[in-house]
Amino acid sequence: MARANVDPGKDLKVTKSPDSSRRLAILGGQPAFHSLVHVGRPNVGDREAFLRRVHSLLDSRWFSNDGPMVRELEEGIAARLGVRHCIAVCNGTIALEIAIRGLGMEGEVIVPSYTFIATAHALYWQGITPVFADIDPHTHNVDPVAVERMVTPRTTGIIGVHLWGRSASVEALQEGAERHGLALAFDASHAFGCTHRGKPIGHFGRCEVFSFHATKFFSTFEGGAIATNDDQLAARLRLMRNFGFAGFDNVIYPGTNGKMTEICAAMGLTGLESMEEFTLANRRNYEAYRDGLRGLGGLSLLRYDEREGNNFQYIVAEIDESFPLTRDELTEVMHLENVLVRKYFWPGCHRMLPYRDLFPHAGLLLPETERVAARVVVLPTGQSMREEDVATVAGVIRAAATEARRVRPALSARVAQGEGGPR
Ligand code: T4K
Repeated sequence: MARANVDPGKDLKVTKSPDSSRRLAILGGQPAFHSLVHVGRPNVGDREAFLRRVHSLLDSRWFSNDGPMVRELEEGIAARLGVRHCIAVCNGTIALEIAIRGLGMEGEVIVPSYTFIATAHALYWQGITPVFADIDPHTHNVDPVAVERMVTPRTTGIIGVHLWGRSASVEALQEGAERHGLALAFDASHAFGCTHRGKPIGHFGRCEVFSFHATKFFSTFEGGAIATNDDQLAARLRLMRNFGFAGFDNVIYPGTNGKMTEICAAMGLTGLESMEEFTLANRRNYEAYRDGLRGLGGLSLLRYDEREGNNFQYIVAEIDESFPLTRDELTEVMHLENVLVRKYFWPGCHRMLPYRDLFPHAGLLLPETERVAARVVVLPTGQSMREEDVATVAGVIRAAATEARRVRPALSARVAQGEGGPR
């Protein structure tokens, strides 16, 4: 079955095929959507407000290097989170690298393997060995007991990840870090706008790192930030972000170029004004998925704790053995419907290079990571998805389960013709 002929750049709004009670594409029908439906389609705030800011920065001829919009964004984020410092950075990965260096991490640092590769790479890139600890299969977050097992005399730090925006076991990690004298930081890339025990994420560990990449709930095109309540650390991070400059011709610290540009800050300032709108759209979609997939055996949707602040950015479905198709089969069926569901964060960092070569047996210590990574599929949400689009996606998943007996041979036939496998 050939994929519909679409231009990925043109699908700003999801467009549904006219015949919604049609056959599945894998069984010869038309794809459910004419255009590609992505996980991670960016949210866009008030265009006019953004464009006004763009005109203003063009007029001012101040494009980068700690400009007024970056400062305003930092103040806006710090106020929203209630933290003493927000340091805006050009992306989440460089923000992680700067934070890691600013905290003096070296040797070995314990991280989950079930995360985006940047968490591990930010360490490895600086000559630090990421040591992978297993996750709690219920929360998908790193298990503090597993972290404890990985501590060696070379360990200098722990980086927890608030995966899917749901907070890691902050207190247990903090307690372990203090007992072993380790620096604790959090990769909060998914967790802007989320809380832990009612307190905004941004307050925990020595510092927390956000990603504002286009695919994130709140975006600055590319971007990120470090939040901290530690004055000295903040001063060091600011220096490191700008080559260590402390004034004209005066370098007082080793540094890199991690500066956020003014146009990125303009997008961020505009997005800050629309955060509630973004959350509402995500929440509406999350509820629509829950309704649309309720009672479907073998599929469970990851829940957000209603007592906490959530951005609902990740619609995470777990496919277990009782679902009539495997996770990979379902993924292929969905891709043929032009719904580009994602297998985040399969297969786990430990199974990617260079870590696969460095630790060929790491999987033995990461059984829950391997199990969860093989079961998860992330579904599209965000402003560009309407409630009816969510209903269509859920309907396709239900149809795939109902038609599994016919779907399986059709998938095998694709493999035989050399067409098989999701994108
Ligand atoms: N730590 C964690 C836990 C993270 O999740 C991330 C990033 C980081 C650290 C690092 O932060 P950054 O340095 O990126 O700020 C995407 C994002 O690129 C990445 O930022 C994100 N995590 C990760 C979860 O998702 P890929 O490899 O899946 O990207 P890609 O190109 O496949 O895009 C995802 C989907 O989004 C595609 O179907 C297309 C769609 N898309 C993408 C862009 C850029 C759009 O519709 N519009 C767009 O502008 O990593």
